[in-house]
Amino acid sequence: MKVRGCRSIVVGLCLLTSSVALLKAEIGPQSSSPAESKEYTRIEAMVPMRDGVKLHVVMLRPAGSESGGEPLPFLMQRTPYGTDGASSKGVNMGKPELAASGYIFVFADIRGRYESEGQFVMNRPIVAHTTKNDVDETTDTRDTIDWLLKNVPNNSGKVGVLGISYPGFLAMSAGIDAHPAVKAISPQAPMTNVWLGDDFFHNGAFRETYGFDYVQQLEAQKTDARVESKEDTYDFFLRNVNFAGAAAAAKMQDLPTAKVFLTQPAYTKFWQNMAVEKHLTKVEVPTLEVGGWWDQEDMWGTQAEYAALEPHDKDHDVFLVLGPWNHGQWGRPTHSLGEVDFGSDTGTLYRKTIEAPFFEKYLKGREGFDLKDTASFRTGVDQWERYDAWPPKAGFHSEKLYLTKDEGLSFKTPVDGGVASTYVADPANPIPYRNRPIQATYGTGSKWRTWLVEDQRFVSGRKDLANFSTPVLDKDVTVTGDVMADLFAATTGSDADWVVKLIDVYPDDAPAPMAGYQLMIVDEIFRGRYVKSFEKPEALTPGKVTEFKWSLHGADHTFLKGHRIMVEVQSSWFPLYDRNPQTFVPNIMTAPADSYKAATQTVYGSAKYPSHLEISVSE
Ligand code: PG9
Repeated sequence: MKVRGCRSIVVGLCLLTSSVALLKAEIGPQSSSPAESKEYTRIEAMVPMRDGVKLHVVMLRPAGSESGGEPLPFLMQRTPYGTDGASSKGVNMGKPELAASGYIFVFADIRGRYESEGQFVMNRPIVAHTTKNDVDETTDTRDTIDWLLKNVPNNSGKVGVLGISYPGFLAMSAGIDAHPAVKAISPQAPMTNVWLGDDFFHNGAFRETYGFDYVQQLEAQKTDARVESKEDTYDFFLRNVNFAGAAAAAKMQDLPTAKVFLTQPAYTKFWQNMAVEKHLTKVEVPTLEVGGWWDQEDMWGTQAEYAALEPHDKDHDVFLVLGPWNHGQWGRPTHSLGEVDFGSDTGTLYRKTIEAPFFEKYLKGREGFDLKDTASFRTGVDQWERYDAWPPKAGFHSEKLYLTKDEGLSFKTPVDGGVASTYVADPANPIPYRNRPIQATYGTGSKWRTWLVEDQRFVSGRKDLANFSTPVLDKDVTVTGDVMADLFAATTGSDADWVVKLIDVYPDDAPAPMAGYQLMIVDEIFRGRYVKSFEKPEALTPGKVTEFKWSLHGADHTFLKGHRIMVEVQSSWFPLYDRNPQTFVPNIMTAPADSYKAATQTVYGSAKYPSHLEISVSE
């Protein structure tokens, strides 16, 4: 299954085929040649941490700046993905505005990865620092900064930290118990909670393909090894029944995180200790958070980090940017995602007007950063909006969009009704989450990065799901803020997954390729066994109507006049999410083949059981 992938930041080669590549590409050539290019000198060092472990850093600074001219601030990115390829060309093309201004760029291999010593720990939890050897990413960041300030000539004593995804999580760590020299951080698509909503589980549903691929990529060796699959992964995971079977087939069951997947599928202390939200209890440094509406990996992280920090933001130092992007797409010029064109280069605009001025302000004291709080790209009408907070309150009110009988969708409270829809979900024939064949996550030809914008017509005609739709809209409807699903449903089984997708249905006469297109705006899964507690799963009572409520995440989208709003409910999203056997078993990772049973799922839409979406709409 596995082939060795690229080892360094040789962007433009195989790394551009993975999302990890995007992270590396952040410091590599992505945009066209900048008008003004500065020559950067490359320096490498091994930096001692408090416990004696040495971490590898690569620095790039404007040629000649070590011995003269204005002292420069550091701009650091820590990463598990390697630093070898950091180059003068890379910073000039990857971050043209920042490179032209002049920073001492620092790229650091984290503990146990690539050229750094020590032991790698996936999403290393923040620990209490009671002895000299208590280390985590916050201490490694502080120790690195201490060393940089003392050993790198002609620095200004100020440090900014940024990164996307895993490096975004590391940038977030730089703002916790921050070194006094840290003056600005930009955690972009960081994961904050890999069990509740980021990479590995969503509301308890296991992200089987992602966990399978990523853990092998990172934990099987010190450098990245890309996982490939010759077989459609839909067939591979179905054939192997459960994650234990798939892990055994790949001989990965003893990798540290795979072991935890296999033995601790619930929200145990292990996962709770990894969550970052509880450490975000004060704003220590100005923070710019960035995320995409269609982030296929860490959709939860950006919005959760902002939500945790915002109540403590007395000095207005926390900023949020949400745009029409997948995981990290803003790091390069970008007009579109999959088939969906947003009409302008939103990535470059963001980097020029927000990211670069943010660091210029906080690291160099320059004018030009004018974001008050939130910049949000409103899809549908394709325009940037600015708000005083996210979600914005003024100009919006909450509404309920009810799932009604005969598969209708309405803003009117149901007065009667009963069953809104019913379908049979069969784990022997799970619903694919994207068009087949489904390649390995970052494998050759993979459509992983665009699956969230795939036209849902490839599944919406299936009998094993329910569609609810408004009539054609006679005016625009703008939905801005968090969308909550509140589902009253029953199953004939004793466990069930519920997936709810809010979809914009384009008119049949829309210009190609959008004619009749079904574009997911927000979506999320909930694993039924966790309805009472994420820590202690319980069987569902067959036939009992149960209320399931969960967030589908934020949106800022206008459903245009002439479109329809659709809500799709289904009970599998395979193989991104492992199959729910629909019979309660203590551990789904090892569920026996005969526990996988078809079940009839009933979605209610009555006055007593009013299934609906909670949304915030513009006035
Ligand atoms: N989404 C990746 C990741 C981050 C953290 C944990 C696991 C995976 C990443 O792109 O870095």
